[in-house]
Amino acid sequence: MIELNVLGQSESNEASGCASGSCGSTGDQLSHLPEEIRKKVFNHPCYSEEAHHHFARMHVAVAPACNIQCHYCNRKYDCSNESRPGVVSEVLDPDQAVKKVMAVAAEIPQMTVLGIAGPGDPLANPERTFSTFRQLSEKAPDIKLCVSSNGLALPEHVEELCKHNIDHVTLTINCVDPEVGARIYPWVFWNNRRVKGRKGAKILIEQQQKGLEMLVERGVLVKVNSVLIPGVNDEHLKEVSKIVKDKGAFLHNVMPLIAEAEHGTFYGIMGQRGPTNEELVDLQDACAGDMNMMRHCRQCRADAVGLLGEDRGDEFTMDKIEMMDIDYDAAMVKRRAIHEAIEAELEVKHNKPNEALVTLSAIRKKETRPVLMAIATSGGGVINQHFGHATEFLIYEASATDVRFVSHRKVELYCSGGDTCGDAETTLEKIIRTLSGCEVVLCAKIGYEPWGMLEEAGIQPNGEHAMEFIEEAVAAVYLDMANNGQLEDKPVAAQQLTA
Ligand code: CLF
Ligand code: SF4
Repeated sequence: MIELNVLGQSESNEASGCASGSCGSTGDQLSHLPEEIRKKVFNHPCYSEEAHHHFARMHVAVAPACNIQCHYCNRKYDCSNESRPGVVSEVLDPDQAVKKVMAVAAEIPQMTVLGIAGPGDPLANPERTFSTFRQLSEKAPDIKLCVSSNGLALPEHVEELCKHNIDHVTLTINCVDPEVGARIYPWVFWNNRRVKGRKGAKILIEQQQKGLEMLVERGVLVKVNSVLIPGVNDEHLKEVSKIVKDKGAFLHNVMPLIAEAEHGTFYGIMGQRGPTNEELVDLQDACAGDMNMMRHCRQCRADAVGLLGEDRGDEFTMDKIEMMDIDYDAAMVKRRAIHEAIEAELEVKHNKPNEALVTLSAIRKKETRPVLMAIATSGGGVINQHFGHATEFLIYEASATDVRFVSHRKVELYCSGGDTCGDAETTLEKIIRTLSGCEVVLCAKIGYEPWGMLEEAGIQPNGEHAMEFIEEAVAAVYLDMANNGQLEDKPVAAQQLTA
């Protein structure tokens, strides 16, 4: 019999090497991995779901040029293969980038990973990208180096990537069929000329697959990103997932297309829609049979700084960095101490009995329906955020046998400080719409007004589990619902998943 663990993946899936954190248990999500891989991912916030509660990443925007055109990209903005479209990053030269990384390492000791993800394609800017990596591998060897690419120039740079100990490479693969590719990529720049349509897509696909094989052969952990474009590659992504898994990719991250007319992209102007939350989760679930899925991606910007989901980039503009007076030796000692403290805390958690599963085992009737719960957290894996301070909610699904992380949903800030909450009513209505499908909101605190409106909408606010571990609190609330007979009814009719 296949047993489900607390994050909802089967043990057989675990055995296949999942580290996404969408599998694994609250015990130790990575315990099934070989020690050498575990060391590579345990503090990488993208490669381990658990790590993203504790460790931060940063990007430096050193790579402005690109060698292909994607229909979801407007060159004015960052590379949408790894970023939300519609944001523009300050482009840095490699020396500025190194200075910035050192400053962030000192100020945010939880930062463990430096990624280069744009604003164009890092491997279409090899001198700038590798100069940054070269300097950092000397000056800050405790920082993991990470890169994201469309893959066109990947095969020619694999050796150089390995030389710099870059153990994490993200490759955006939206298709393995040139017919599908021709609907996504109008052209690629290859051998000094533009190659259009199907021919161009075929070259890109061949380069991506070759690059993937070369990286896997050399033991590099490859994460594949795919942009889900309804009606273009939605069904096709299941095949993509299977092929990249067979070739040894470590993780698959299916991201939603974001196409707004104001971004000026081809898809935006043509009215190509993005997927609904439900379509995204369904496809991730369908691919999960074949592949380890990442579900906690935040589509960060090319100069993002901080925990996934938070953006502290404004604190680290070059003018502010020039003014900082940092004692780097003291900062490095503090970094080590903080990393050790987080690791010790996780060790304790992993060695404890799995409290969430213990709680769920008290549910006598096992055919209860699953329930979605929205969590306000600012990190640490605990419920520690005021409802009014949340800019996103983590969505967990509880059932009689497991608790699993499903996705996150971004919201506008409800309470922007001061005595009043301004036009909070409209903002609150939008938040409630974003949380549709959820039956409970768990937060550290919540005001009377949002409490009442959430209840009216059929979403039960709950502040009783402040500072508790998320999975344990979700399991406890689910048990209460079971004991109160709330799981025999259908969910509130109004709560349909929406985009
Ligand atoms: Fe950056 Fe990407 Fe490395 Fe992470 S992001 S280069 S693997 S360090 Fe992470 Fe951000 Fe999603 Fe990217 S959440 S967009 S997957
Ligand atoms: Fe834009 Fe990135 Fe595509 Fe290049 S690879 S066209 S920067 S989305």
